[in-house]
Amino acid sequence: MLTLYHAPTSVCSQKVRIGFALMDLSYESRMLNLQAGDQFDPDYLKLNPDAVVPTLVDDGLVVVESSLILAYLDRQHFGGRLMPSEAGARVRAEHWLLRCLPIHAAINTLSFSTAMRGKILAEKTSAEIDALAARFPDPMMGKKRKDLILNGLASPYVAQALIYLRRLFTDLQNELEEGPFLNGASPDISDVALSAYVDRLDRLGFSGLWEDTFPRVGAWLEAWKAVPAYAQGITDHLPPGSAEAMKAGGSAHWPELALRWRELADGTH
Ligand SMILES: N[C@@H](CCC(=O)N[C@@H](CS)C(=O)NCC(=O)O)C(=O)O
Repeated sequence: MLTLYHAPTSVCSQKVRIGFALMDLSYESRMLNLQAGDQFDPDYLKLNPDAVVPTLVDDGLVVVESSLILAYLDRQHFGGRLMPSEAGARVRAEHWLLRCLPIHAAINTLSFSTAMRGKILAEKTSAEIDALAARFPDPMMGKKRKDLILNGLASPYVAQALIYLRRLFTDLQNELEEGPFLNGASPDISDVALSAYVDRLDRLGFSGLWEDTFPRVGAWLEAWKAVPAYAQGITDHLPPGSAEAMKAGGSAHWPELALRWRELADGTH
C-alpha cells in the first residue's frame, strides 16, 4: 500500500501528486499542515528527519525527496514508462531530477521573500519568527527562512535564486525546441518534476520572468494545463482563497523583481 505524506500547497507535494495522477496510482493520503508545524511531530521526523514533505511509504519502505519519489513510483509501479529509454534522453532526464534541488531552493526563496513573507510578518511577532527559524533540523534552512522573512527581495538568497532561475529558463528554452514537452509530445519524468516549480512562479504573478525572453517555457506551461493530471496534482488541492492570496501577495513585488531580473539580464546588477 502506498501512503503519501504531503501538504496542499507545497510544490514538492504537487509534483508528486501530478506523478500519481499521470501514472493512475492511488494512495492513502496523510495531509500535513505545515503552518501548524505538523512536519515537526516526532513520529513524522522518524520518517523524514529534515521535517519536510513529501514522504512516501510503500509497504514499510520510506522514500523521501520528491524527485526520488517520482522515480521510485515510475520504476516500481509504472514499468519505468515515465523515464526515457534512449541513453541520452535518460541522462538528460536524470540531470533534471538532480537539478530539482537548487530549483526548489530558488522557488522557496522567491515564495518566502514575497507572498509568504507578507503573510508571516502580518501574523507573527519577531520572537515567533525566531522560534519558527529555530525549529528547522538543518540550522542553515532556519537561517535562510529568517533572512527571507526579514529582508524580502533584498536578501542575498534572492540574487542567488535569480541567477539560478535564469539558467533554468535558458536551458528549458533550448531543450524545448521540439516541444511541447521536454521529450516530445507527452510529459516524461523531467516534465513532471519541473512542473510545479514553474507553476508556482506563475501563480505568484512572476510569468514575466519568461514571457519575453523564454517563450517556450510559457508554451510548456500552457501544454501542462491541458493535462488532467496537472489540475489533479495542483488546483484540486488548493484551499479556498489561497490562489487569490498568492497572486496578490506575489504580484505586489513584481515591479521590484522585474527590475532585478532586467539588471541581471543586462549585467548591471
Ligand atoms: N528537496 C526536498 C525539499 C522538500 C521541502 O523543502 N518541502 C517543503 C515544501 S515544498 C517543506 O516541507 N517545507 C517545510 C517548511 O517550510 O517548514 C524534496 O524535493 O522533497
